[in-house]
Amino acid sequence: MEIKQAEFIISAVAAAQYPTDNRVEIAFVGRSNVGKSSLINTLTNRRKLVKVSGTPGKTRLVNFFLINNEFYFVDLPGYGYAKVSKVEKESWGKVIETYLTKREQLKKIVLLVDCRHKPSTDDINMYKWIKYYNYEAVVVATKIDKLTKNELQKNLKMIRETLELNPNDKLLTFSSLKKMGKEELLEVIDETVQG
Ligand SMILES: Nc1nc2c(ncn2[C@@H]2O[C@H](COP(=O)(O)OP(=O)(O)O)[C@@H](O)[C@H]2O)c(=O)[nH]1
Ligand SMILES: [Mg+2]
Repeated sequence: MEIKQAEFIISAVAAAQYPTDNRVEIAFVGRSNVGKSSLINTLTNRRKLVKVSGTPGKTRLVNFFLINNEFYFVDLPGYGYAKVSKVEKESWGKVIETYLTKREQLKKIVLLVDCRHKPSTDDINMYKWIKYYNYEAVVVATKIDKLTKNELQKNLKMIRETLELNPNDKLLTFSSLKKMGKEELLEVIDETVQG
């Protein structure tokens, strides 16, 4: 598939602001700085649809983007930024939980992990959360331009083991810098949208 159109719809602070037109939603989640904004920009061929930042933000908003006038990308707030307070972490949890509760149009959650690092406790908990709520997950290892092929193979195995993925669970790879992995991820998205 090709993404020809991407339009920012709303940064929602409350569930009442979520779109109500029942289009399929695909959500993106991961720790701050994992490359989530860059990945969404790369997929949509837009340089600045989502703000890319060197310093992790503290935003607690759920951002909706209408894609090809057909389905939504949902950019969930990043987690695991060391400098946030306990109160902010709790508020992050509430935001995510509010969105994940009975969101029937949510058909897939893309969990991003940095290919260089062992998934954190937050990553593991996020994956468990996705499974607990019975959503389908696809894990994407980001920033693969930073590793050699051998290092990447080793780390993909480590990521699978740490997250306890099933052998048939998809683990994709991606580089926004080198535009790698785009086709494979778009294919998964297309399958999801087509149902
Ligand atoms: N080398 C490399 N750097 C990346 C890649 N994707 C993102 N980055 C950098 O990682 C930092 C965080 O990226 P961003 O997309 O804002 O991450 P987010 O916090 O998860 O939304 C920025 O400095 C990006 O330039 C990638 O594929 N390769
Ligand atoms: Mg971001």
